[in-house]
Amino acid sequence: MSDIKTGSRASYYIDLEDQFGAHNYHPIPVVLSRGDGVFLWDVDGKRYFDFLSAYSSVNQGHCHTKIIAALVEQSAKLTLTSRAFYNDKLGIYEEFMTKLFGYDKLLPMNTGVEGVETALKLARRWAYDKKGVPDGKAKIIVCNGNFHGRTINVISFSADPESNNRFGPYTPGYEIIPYNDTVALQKAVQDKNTAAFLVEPIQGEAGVVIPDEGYIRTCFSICKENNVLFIADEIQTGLGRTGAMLACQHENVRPDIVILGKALSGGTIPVSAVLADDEIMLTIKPGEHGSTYGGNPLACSVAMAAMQVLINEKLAENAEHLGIILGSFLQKMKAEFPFITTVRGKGLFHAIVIHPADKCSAWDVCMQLMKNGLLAKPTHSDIIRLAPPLIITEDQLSECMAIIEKSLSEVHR
Ligand code: IF1
Repeated sequence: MSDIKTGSRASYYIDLEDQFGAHNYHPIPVVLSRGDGVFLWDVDGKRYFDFLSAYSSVNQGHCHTKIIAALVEQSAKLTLTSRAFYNDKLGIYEEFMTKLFGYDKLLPMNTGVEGVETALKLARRWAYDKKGVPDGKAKIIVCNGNFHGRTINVISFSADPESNNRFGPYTPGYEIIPYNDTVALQKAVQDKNTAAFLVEPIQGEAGVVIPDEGYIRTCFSICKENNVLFIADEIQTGLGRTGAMLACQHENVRPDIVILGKALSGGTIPVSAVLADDEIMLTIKPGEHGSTYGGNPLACSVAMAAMQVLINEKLAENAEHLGIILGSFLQKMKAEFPFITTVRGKGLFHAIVIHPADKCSAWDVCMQLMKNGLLAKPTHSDIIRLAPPLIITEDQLSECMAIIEKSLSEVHR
C-alpha cells in the first residue's frame, strides 16, 4: 500500500496497481491523468511542473501537438508492416536521420536497451569481421556507475547491485573500468581483443555525473589509436538535453556508433535508433538481427515529427540558455542550504545531492516539491535529478526555482 496519505481518488489507482501489478517500482505517490507541455495534472486536477520529463523522454513537452498530429495521422493509415515487407516511411526516416547526424546508416529498434544490445552486437561483429578478433573472444569496456538498460546481457556489466543482484549467470566479455579515468581506458584497450568502449557522455542514473572537461575527447582518441570502437549511449543525454543535439558534440567527438532513444519519439511510443557508418553497420547481414516493431511506419512518422520539433523550436539552444540560469540558481541553493552537498548539471540536465546524514532525505525533498506543485524523483537515496522538458520558458523556470527554494526551506524548518 502507498506509504503516504493520498486522496481517495489517487488511492484507488494506487491500490489497483498494488493489488494487480508487479511491484518493480516505488513511484512518488501521485496519480497522473493529463500532460501538456511542461505540465502534468493528477486525478484530482492538481497541476505540477514536470522536472523528470519521463527520464528525458519528453524533451519536447507532453503531448506536443505536432508529434501527436503525426501519431494520429499515421495511426489511421498504416502502423506496422514488419520488416518482411518495405513501407513508405522507413527509407524516408533513415535518410532524414542519417543526413541530420552525419552517418551512413541507421538501424531502427524500439526501446533504448534494444538499441544498446544492437550496438554491442555490431561492435562484436565488427571486431570479428574487420579487426580480426578471434570469434567469441571480443571484449567490450564499460564504466562503473553505468546504466544502459535492464536485459540480462546489459545488467551483466552493471556495477549497481540493485540492477544485477541475483539475476545471474551473467554474460561474459565485458570489463568495467572507473568512469572519468582515461588511464584506466588506456590500459584496458591494450587487450588486442577489445572491440569497443561503451560510455554515457554524462551518467544519468548514477546521478547526472559529469566527467572532467576533455574526458570524452581523450577517450575517443585512445579508442582511435587502438582500433577500438567508441560507442556513445546518448539515449538520455542526446536530443538537446545537455544543450546540444548530442552531448558528444560539446567535445567535437563523432562516435563510431551513436545510440538514441527516449525523446526520439517525444514520449509517445518506444523508438530507438543506432547510427553508424557502412564499415560497421554492414557487418550484420539480412536475417541476422531485427525486431517485429523496429522501423514501423508509425514510429518513423512520429520520430521525424519529434526531431523536427527539436530543430524548429531550437530546444537544444533553449536548454543551453536556461541551463545556465538553473545551474547558477542551484549553486545559490547549495550556499543557502548546507544539506545540499553537491550540485551538477549541463543544459537542462541537473542534479542535487542531499547529505546522506541529514535528517531529510532526497525522498522528503521530492515529497515537499510535489506538495508545492513540482514533480521530481530521487535516483539512489540522496540524489534528485532536475530535468524539465526543453520547451520550458524562462518565466516558467523562474516559477519552478521559486518552488524549489520554498520546498528546500520548508523541509528544513
Ligand atoms: C527504468 C534509470 C534513467 C538510459 C540509458 C539506456 C537506457 C536508459 C543512458 C535503456 C533507460 C530509464 C530506464 C528506467 C528509468 C530510466 C533511468 F533510472 F533506470 F537509469 F533514465 F536514468 N541507456 N533509462 O538512461 O532504455 O530500455 O529503458 O528504453 O528502467 O527504471 P530503455
